[in-house]
Amino acid sequence: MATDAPLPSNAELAALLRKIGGYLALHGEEGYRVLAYERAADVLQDYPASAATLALQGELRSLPGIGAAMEAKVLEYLHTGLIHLLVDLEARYPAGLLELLQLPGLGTATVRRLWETLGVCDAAGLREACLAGSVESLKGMGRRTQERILEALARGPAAGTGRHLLGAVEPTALRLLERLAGCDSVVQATCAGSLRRRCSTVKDIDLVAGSSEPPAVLRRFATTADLSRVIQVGSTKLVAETQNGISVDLRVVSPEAYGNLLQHATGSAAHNVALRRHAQHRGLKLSENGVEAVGRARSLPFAEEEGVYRHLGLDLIPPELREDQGEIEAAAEGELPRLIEPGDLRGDLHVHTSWSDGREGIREMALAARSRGLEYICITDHSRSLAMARGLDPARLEQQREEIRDCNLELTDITILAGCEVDILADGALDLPDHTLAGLDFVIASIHSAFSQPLERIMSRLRAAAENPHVDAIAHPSGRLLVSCVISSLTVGQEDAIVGYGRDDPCPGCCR
Ligand code: DGT
Ligand code: CA
Repeated sequence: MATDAPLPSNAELAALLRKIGGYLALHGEEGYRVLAYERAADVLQDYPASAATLALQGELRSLPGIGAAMEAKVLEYLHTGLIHLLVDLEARYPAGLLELLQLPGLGTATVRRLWETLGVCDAAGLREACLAGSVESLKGMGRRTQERILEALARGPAAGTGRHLLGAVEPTALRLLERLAGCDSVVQATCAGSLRRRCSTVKDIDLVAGSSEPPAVLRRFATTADLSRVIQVGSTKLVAETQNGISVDLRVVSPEAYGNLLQHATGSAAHNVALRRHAQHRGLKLSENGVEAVGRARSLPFAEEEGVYRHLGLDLIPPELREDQGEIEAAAEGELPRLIEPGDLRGDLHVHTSWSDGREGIREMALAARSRGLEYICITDHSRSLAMARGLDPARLEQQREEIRDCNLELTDITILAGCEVDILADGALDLPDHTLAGLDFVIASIHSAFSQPLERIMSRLRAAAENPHVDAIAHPSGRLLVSCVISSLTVGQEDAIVGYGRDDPCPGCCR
């Protein structure tokens, strides 16, 4: 790579590792190796500063999930502009196959088979093959599968939802917020939008600040190294992109109108529309600049968000409730519910560890839980049929219980329970025998495969699991995918299933 070329962004590095993982999956590589690339890509993507700089400082391995092999790939790219393994894989497999892997639920085995038997190597080719009826003629595929593939093609790639998990974006957002709060003359600053409403997924990072000198703040913020490019800087607004490819929207106003801006930018749009309607009924006009009595020229600004709600005759509505689902009526009646706070949580009964597809060991998870004030956790790793996640069979589960016993003896102030997340198999049976489940403290049952079965079949699987006397809870009953990636379809083993984001189970409003 030329010495004066800008360093690649985290998103670019992550995309390279993801590509390698995708090709390796097509190549039939062991699941855990594929997963290692996907994890490393996630870690680089989510790292809030420049991962390339960290790598050049020889510190990349300080990040979780980045070992010598991943570090070597990143350094190879930084020094030479290419990664040999990727070049070899690209020479072997058409790039369009990765595009096919991103279609909701189209697994590696199916993609590979379509390529080898029908010569299908991209979305256009797959569509043609479906329309010609070639896919349904393949053994084990059938007309319904072909129809589902066409539906998936019409919906487009699962990864193209353009949204990010809240937890993945938050560290970056908090770091940017720190930079913003550190700019001279900034008196208030916070995250707004879906991030502040704590939606499961967010499209971008919305930031707002109060300052007597908005243009100076924007100019200063534009120089922060955590931004990979600044798209637009005006007198009150900046649009940029972070190192990990997330859009940033910053708005700065005078401190007197900060409450109005924060209220507006927190949204949701539906809440804002309903709030404006509520204001109109009271003869008031609400905007992002203030509240004015209809017919009056001057609007009344509020420095605090609470002032806006109080002026409209409402209790302050917690951001998490601002989705136009009855919260305005409840606030008018003084009947807003008390929300569950982190301090209300006493334990966590769904915990994965490095025994299956988690990143940390039992002890580390227990220590982390204790440091957050939890009294107990239950270790619930996957069961054996989830080979991709290195699921546990009865013998490994027994070994794990020994380690749990040892950790319980060593650690005080936290109790570690022994459990399992047992798979509900395609025929409704559980993946572990009853006598194994009977010996556990807490059993979660969940579906990770055969999502394309008819609704009634899936319901009867769930019902059978719920009726098993050893099952204490059903996890992710809707099976929706918040954000999808190549690996999500692999992890859940949907080799022949077409599972669509929001197909049978529309996301709640926050995910749109
Ligand atoms: P996102 O970005 O899709 O995860 O969700 P939000 O809610 O962060 O949406 P975004 O970033 O497009 O806009 C930030 C806020 O700006 C939004 O929550 C409320 C306000 N806003 C955006 N569009 C409208 C609109 O059409 N009407 C009103 N009243 N407010 C809007
Ligand atoms: Ca947003």
